[in-house]
Amino acid sequence: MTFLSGFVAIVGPPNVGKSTLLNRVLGTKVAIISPKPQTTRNRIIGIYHGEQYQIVFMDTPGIHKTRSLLHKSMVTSAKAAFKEVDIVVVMIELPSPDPPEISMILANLKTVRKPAVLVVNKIDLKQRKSILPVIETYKDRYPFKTIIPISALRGEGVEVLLEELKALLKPGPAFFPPEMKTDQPESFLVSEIIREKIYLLTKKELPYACAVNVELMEEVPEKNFLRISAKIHVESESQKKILIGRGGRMIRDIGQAARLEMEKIFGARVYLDLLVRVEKNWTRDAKALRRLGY
Ligand SMILES: Nc1nc2c(ncn2[C@@H]2O[C@H](COP(=O)(O)OP(=O)(O)OP(=O)(O)O)[C@@H](O)[C@H]2O)c(=O)[nH]1
Ligand SMILES: [Mg+2]
Repeated sequence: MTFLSGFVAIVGPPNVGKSTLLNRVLGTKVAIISPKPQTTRNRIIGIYHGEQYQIVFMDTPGIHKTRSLLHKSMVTSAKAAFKEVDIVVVMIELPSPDPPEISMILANLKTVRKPAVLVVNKIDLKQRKSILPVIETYKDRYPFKTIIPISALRGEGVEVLLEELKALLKPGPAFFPPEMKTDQPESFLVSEIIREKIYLLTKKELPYACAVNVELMEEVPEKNFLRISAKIHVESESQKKILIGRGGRMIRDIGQAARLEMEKIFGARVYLDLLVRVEKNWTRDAKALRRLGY
């Protein structure tokens, strides 16, 4: 049997469940998730190892109208994914199946003319009968290979999606060894977990003003102990005050939630040190963005 492989981008508007799907497919967390839009900021690779095939998924930031330079960099990296992959998975969500961003997304798809699959996510939130009209509308908008309703949260339809993607793969090598699920360093996941807890615990604009940088990650093997220290960059003194919270409560809660998750992932005790630093208007400063990994 010939080995099959290919690169698949997961693209779509913000908050539709792209990262949830990637984690569900891999059975492990490589991308962070939150109920707030614009959670994912970088492209994230996740490798699925099938029987005689390999799919390299690329989770991307949600495509949206941009405000700051940070958003511009996010959308640029999402749009670049169209060109770099073999197959495009366009994801929308059943509760709002015709988002304003979709025309921009389909326009990008039309310029690359690649095989694409439309995934309608969050079918657990609406009645079954609302799926059919959505499929009907999208049929005429792009020659999708297939349209698949799923619930990334519950796992429904995910097997079907994998089978459909497998059918679109071409003969090719295994790009990554079998034990590898992502190409990101552990320090990236650590910084993302901290960012996720900020998204979950803080309000309004604050999560969007935060960037996390892991400065130290050190194992103390004889004690099965991991020492991590990270800096959270915010844009202003007032944001710093809110992030630290009264008596340091907010930053403690963020640190605690992040630490508990890291301990589960690494199977070791974690000592996590968080520092908040003001980096004036970093979301609008090209140099600062690069320094912070965007
Ligand atoms: N009910 C339901 N919720 C879902 C499903 N998939 C994802 N969600 C929720 O939708 C929200 C957004 O999920 P994400 O995976 O972060 O979405 P995303 O598309 O990666 O978002 P961005 O990175 O911001 O573009 C989270 O609260 C998820 O729990 C689903 O199948 N059903
Ligand atoms: Mg995401």
